[in-house]
Amino acid sequence: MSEETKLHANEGIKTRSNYLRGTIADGMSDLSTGGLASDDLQLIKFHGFYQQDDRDIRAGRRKHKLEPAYSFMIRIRVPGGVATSAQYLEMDRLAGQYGNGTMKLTTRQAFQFHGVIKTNLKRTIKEINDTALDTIAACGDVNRNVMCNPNPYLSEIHAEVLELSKNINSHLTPATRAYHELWLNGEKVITSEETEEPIYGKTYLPRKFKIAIAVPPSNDVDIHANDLSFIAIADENGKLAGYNVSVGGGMGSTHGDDKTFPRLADVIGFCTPEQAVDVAEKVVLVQRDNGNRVDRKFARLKYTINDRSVEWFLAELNKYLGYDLQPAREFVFEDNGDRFGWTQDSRGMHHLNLFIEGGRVVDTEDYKLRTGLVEIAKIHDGDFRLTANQNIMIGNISAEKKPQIEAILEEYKMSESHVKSAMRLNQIACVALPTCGLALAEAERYLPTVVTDLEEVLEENGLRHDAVTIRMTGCPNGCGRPFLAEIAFVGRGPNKYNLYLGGGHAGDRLNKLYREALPDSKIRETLEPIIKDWAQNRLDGEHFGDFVIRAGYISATENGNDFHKNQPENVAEFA
Ligand code: SRM
Ligand code: SF4
Repeated sequence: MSEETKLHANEGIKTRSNYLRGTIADGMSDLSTGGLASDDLQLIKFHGFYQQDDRDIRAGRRKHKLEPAYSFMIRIRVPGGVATSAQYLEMDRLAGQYGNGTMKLTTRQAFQFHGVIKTNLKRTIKEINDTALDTIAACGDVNRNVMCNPNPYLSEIHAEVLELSKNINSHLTPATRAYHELWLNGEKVITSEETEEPIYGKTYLPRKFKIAIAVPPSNDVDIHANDLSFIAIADENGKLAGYNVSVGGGMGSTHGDDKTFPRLADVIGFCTPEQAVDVAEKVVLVQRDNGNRVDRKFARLKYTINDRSVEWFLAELNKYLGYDLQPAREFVFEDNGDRFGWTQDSRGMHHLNLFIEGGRVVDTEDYKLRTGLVEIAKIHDGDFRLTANQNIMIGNISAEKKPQIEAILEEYKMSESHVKSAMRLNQIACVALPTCGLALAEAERYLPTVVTDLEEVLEENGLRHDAVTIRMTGCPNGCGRPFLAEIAFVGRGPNKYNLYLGGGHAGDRLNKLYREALPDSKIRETLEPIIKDWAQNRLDGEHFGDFVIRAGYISATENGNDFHKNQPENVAEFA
């Protein structure tokens, strides 16, 4: 077998695609189907959208021999999660006009529309670009939306980390003209590999690549789930000294395949603010040249590093850089949640972090969240900041504007949005059913019910205000970063979840499987005695994730390789 034939099929698709063009243009003009050709389905991800079908009605359409109800999910990149009010209003309009009338605020500070049909795709992408946001590289084997902390305690650092996230974002955006040609009526120009993709080359990266910037003590961007992170380090005057660099984090795994695992990132050194973009580029290049292009299951940077070693990676990176990273500096993370409610920064500006359950912006009968946010955007001259926990912050509100915004919050019953149990405020649920083609079970539509059940237990035990991170995903790909939560449910099949316990409260320790394929009807009775025990026997301030380890319910996961080891003996009780 030649080297070429051993490569994963997607490598061939990328190579033949002429820098992400493929036959997308032809497919778009074929109105005999609502979908696109199968090779192009891999390429459209680089343009920021996925073909999906409504799984709630899939079986019915199959029975009537109808094509699946194809539509497209579009992901909009928002570097650092910061959008202007004008951009927010446009996102809302487009979600209503071309999407299903809701927006999903994602775990990577992006907007997502669901339900856009093929004939509306081009105009939707064009109109997104008219707002100075875009969709290119929102998905695909390239660097994705760069995250950063939306509301650091050291507020003057925010401008700098936001700037860095924008700079890295644009530096690592694919250079191909295909996006402009296909969606923005760009003219075809003859180009060479050097001008088409100077960083990526024609086969791009082996797999997706993710970057985040954290500002301690908050780890809200969950650096341990990212391929590369920059951890802002302040000097003794609170000014930015530079960044610790961490690499090799990731969540995705496959049920029943112990060779796959989530992995915590390793902190490998420190760089100056001026070096950060160069470091990002060179980390990407080391992965481009060494990542696994044969088996996509093992193609993320976490496996490249795990298969060789952290020391190997650092030495290689230093070679690509032409200088050495400095030794890492001290830092402490306290939590990975959001700071809800009003905060005021050192310049006197106000910020309001609102809780958005499941990240879904929607109007319901008794809660007109979507309309309320639009009314705020109409008068707000600051910004809207999406958080990595699927919430939204109304940022940079002046003292003069605050009363007007408070009046709108009152009118739309939003002022109390974050007056909830600390568990509810620390939840994340991925999209899952009905749109995600990979979901094995519900997540966004079901986690609120589980939390309501557990809130009763917390209330009875005086724990309403004790934060516990709780996350649910419809499958082990890990889009809600479940393996970093103190309690996590990962879809195993309809109404069945693997239950994981013992993640670090700051997202700094992986959890471990406690019960396999637990029926949803058993969730409360499984967790209730453990929560009671925590209430009665915890040490002062001890977090749930630490307690379950000390009390012997689960052993600690020290690194990705022991994620599958030392599970409780009765882990498979329900499997
Ligand atoms: Fe994800 C695939 C949704 C964050 C790991 N993810 C998908 C797809 C596109 C399903 C598919 O491939 O057909 C989901 C679309 C569902 C839908 O209907 O919208 C999807 N992922 C999401 C979002 C929207 C979840 C959410 O509810 O917020 C998040 C969008 C982020 C963004 O704006 O870019 C999202 N996905 C994540 C994260 C969390 C993060 O990055 O912080 C992870 C885990 C971190 C990581 O990458 O290791 C994640 N998604 C995956 C994976 C597994 C990757 C792996 O290395 O194994 C897949 C499947 C794949 O790539 O093959 C996946
Ligand atoms: Fe879909 Fe699985 Fe990601 Fe949830 S975790 S959005 S079910 S791929």
